[in-house]
Amino acid sequence: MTMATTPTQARTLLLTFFGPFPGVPVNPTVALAEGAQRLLTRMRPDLNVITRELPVSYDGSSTALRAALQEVQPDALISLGVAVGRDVVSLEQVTINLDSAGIEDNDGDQRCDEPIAPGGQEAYFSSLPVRASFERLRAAGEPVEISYTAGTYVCNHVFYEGQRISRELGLSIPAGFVHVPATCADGEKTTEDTGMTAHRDAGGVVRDEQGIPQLPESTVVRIIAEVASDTLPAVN
Ligand code: PCA
Repeated sequence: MTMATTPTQARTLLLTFFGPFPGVPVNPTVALAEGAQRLLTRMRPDLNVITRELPVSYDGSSTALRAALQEVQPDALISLGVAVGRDVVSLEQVTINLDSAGIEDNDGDQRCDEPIAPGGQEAYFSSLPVRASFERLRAAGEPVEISYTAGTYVCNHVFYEGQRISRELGLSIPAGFVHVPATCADGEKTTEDTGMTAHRDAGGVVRDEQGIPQLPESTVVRIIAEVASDTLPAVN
């Protein structure tokens, strides 16, 4: 029997993203996850980045996330979602045990003040190095913030379930959530309609006149890759 003899053990990052949902016909996290995976391949060849789409569904996302965690057995989990109306990348600090939104999920499920896990822990803090990444990225002039609400829609649900299910599976891994603003192609900030609607429950900020703020896709890709790199620092 031959043992693997790689000098440094490759570690695996599971990076999840979402597709469209009511008010968001094109979810920027599809391209961002792919972009971050590509950038990390160059930046951190010691990391193995696996991307997975999760359905924008309370129940469906839990099932898909559990399956992905079981299959991939990652060393870290970072989930991405869009919060239309925010103007910087939000490193989410806390998730609460609550599903409650004015919009339906993609399965037509509308929830009002329902626990994600009945009898479960009321909240979890992110186990990503939120403060350290925030300080470092802010000092480098990147558009980032620490956020203390991931909303009460499917993003918060996935953030909560990442914490709960990883523990249940005995995976003691850093796990957390990053909310991104609407994005634009580099150098092409548009003032026209992005076709997106901000939902407060989905972490969105509803503005009346100014339109929807956007960040260049490459900026957001870079921030996601840096957070991933801080989460799984290189070991020699
Ligand atoms: N944003 C939603 C769900 C999917 C997504 O990308 C949210 O913030 O809850």
